[in-house]
Amino acid sequence: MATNRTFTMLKPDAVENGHTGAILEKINAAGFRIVALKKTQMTKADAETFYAVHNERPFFGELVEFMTRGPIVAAILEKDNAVDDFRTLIGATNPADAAEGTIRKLYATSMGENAVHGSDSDENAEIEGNFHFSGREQF
Ligand code: RTP
Ligand code: MG
Repeated sequence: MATNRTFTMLKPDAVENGHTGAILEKINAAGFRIVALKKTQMTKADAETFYAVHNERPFFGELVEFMTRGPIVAAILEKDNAVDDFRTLIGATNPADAAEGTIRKLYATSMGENAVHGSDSDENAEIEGNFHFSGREQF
């Protein structure tokens, strides 16, 4: 398996609820290396661009509102099989369907406010990481 990268955001619900440290510890324990890390807040334009793929979906307005309401923690992570292994670690989109021990099972509150983002492909991981971090911020 090749070493590759994924991109994550600890979403506003997780940060507001004080779960930043616990989630970063789970990510570390699962063997991901931190390539880039910061606390930031997305503007409406940022969220509309980041989630442009969902702009026709009924939940788009709610998603943009949620993702901009407070700070997030953004990170680029590296590991063998990073994209798929990270999505396994976070669990299903809806925490009610997420496996025991996954980050969403432990920390998400609802389908919309589900604590954490994980890229869905190597290509999107690169696009999303570069959206949040310059080349000089990636090590
Ligand atoms: P993510 O992109 O955040 O890692 O989540 P995902 O792949 O598991 O889910 P995706 O289909 O890409 O949806 C992106 C985010 O939109 C919100 N959502 N709300 N209310 C709803 O029906 C609904 N469906 C999706 C969630 O915050 C989801 O993570
Ligand atoms: Mg997604």
